[in-house]
Amino acid sequence: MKRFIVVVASILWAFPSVQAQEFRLQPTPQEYVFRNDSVLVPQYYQLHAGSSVSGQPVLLLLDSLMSGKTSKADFELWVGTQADKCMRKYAKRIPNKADGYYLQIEKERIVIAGADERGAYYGVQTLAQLLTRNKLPLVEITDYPDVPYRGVVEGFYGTPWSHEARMDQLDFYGQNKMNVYIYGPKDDPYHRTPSWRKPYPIEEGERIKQLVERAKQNEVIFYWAIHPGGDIHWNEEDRSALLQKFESMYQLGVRGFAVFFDDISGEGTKADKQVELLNYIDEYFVKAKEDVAPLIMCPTQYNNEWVKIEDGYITTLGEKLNKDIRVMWTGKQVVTTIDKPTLDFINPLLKRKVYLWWNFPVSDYVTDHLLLGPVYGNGLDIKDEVSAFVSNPMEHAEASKIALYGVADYTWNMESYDSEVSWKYALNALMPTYADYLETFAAHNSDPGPSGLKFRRDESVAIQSALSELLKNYLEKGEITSSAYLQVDKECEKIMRAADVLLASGDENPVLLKEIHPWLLQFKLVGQYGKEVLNMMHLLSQQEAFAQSYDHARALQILMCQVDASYNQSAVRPGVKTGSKHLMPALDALFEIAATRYNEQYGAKLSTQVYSLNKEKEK
Ligand code: LOG
Repeated sequence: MKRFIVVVASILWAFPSVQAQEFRLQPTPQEYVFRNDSVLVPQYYQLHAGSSVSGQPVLLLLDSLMSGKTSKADFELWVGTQADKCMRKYAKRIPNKADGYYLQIEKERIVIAGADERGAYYGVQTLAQLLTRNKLPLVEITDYPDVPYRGVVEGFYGTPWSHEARMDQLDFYGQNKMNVYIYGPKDDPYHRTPSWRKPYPIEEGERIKQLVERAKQNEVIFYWAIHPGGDIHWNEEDRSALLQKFESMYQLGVRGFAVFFDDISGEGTKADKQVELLNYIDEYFVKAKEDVAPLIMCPTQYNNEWVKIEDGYITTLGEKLNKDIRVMWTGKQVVTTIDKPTLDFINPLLKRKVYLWWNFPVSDYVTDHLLLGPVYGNGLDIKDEVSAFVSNPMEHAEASKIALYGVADYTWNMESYDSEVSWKYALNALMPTYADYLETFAAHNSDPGPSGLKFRRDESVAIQSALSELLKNYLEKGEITSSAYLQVDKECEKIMRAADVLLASGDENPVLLKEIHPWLLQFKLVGQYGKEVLNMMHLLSQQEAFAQSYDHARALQILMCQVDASYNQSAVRPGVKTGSKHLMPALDALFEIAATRYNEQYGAKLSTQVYSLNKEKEK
């Protein structure tokens, strides 16, 4: 018995944070039946591929997943689309929806039948997830997305994503069944004023070519957006400059185009001029080319709150823009969750279903915060009201995947979407070994804080009530509520541990680690600070011990200010904030009360105010 315990303990020791997370397909399929049986991953198999998928990404992916393809084997793998003769047998089971697929795994056979090529590709992506298990479960899956176009608009201000990050993102989109990436980083000079008219330098053009190729491999439509409204002249010269720029992008392989008119003033904002230009592009470029995806535009009035019916801007777009042109919309406000009434208001005005531009987890307006929380708050009843749903991320590409995972799940299958569950699997996907620690970090780094955009998120949910109970009783009655005290104490220890483990996590996800590094340093200090503030509360009766605790808490305040003043300095809102919604305000308040009590009790003159760099400077 003893030996058994040792064995178990050593296993736990070797994998301290392995979560007993159940297997789950991502995004959640529409219909699936897992039979209580499985088959070994075949060593050899015979491939029967329909002609509609020959040379397509679906077969490349399949090849990369399953070795052992041979001309004669007992195990058969059938793959194709409903256009193929060999898939006729499954015609009734293939969902009649774009991007849909039917996947069947039996003892001697796997069938992947797509409604179209991308559908077949998604069938193989699902198979890829099943192949991560020791044995292949016998399953039957009928699957398709709720929202036809799902993905990302790289549309934020600040440092654009690196080429490597974009290449990696495109793989992530393929894996998560997202089919759109719109390139539109505000601070790429060739996207916006001043250089939207100029072609990319050769090297940058080469990189775009590579992105287009990688997007294709992942069945992602690569859109390239231009933002000319800041200084456009409504004349033929600028129109042909724009078309020439699009032509140069077409030569690089781009087959999706967008024109953004957001965040501008003056000449560029005129609806009739925008319409005239867009309809021209639509007719003489997009449609003339025949192999280009529908044109997308982002209007100047791009959310309900900014619509001024009386100025005719929106109704002009609605009535005069060619019907095929997609119009982007951020919702009720710039940054907000999306509900049906918002769409019921705008769709009839634009006379089309909006192409949703969701401003989450973008953090360009609060660059000192990370937005790592769950994707929640969007209506589960809006799938028929949007033509697409794309998310605007943070300039931290890897960290954005937490939210993008949720967006992929939500837009694929709204009815089954569970934000908490999806979030936990996202954390696990990013850091399989240290998911628990990442969860602790993400749970306290999710709210953007106060801003002009007034968008708030839940934060520190599990510890919130303990914090307020502790604070209330300490403030009003001078009492320490022991259960709340213990809970906060435990959480501070968890924070310190998570920060250290993540800071030392090395190979687990080095890209993520680099992005969140300053916040991890700050996070550790927050945990230490919390512990010391709790000590102060307990040590009021021991004058000397209290003074030492106080000195340390004060030192930690100074160190936190130093991190805030040293890292992430080039940002719009420089600094590093963590746990800023509930945790830090509560700890600061407890510090102030404890110091005040101490002064009263011992006639001392300790500063009761939390240290702040600005105040020091003002002195
Ligand atoms: C910009 C966007 C920015 C976002 C959040 C749109 C359509 N445009 O207020 O580039 O990332 O808000 O700050 C925007 O949302 N303007």
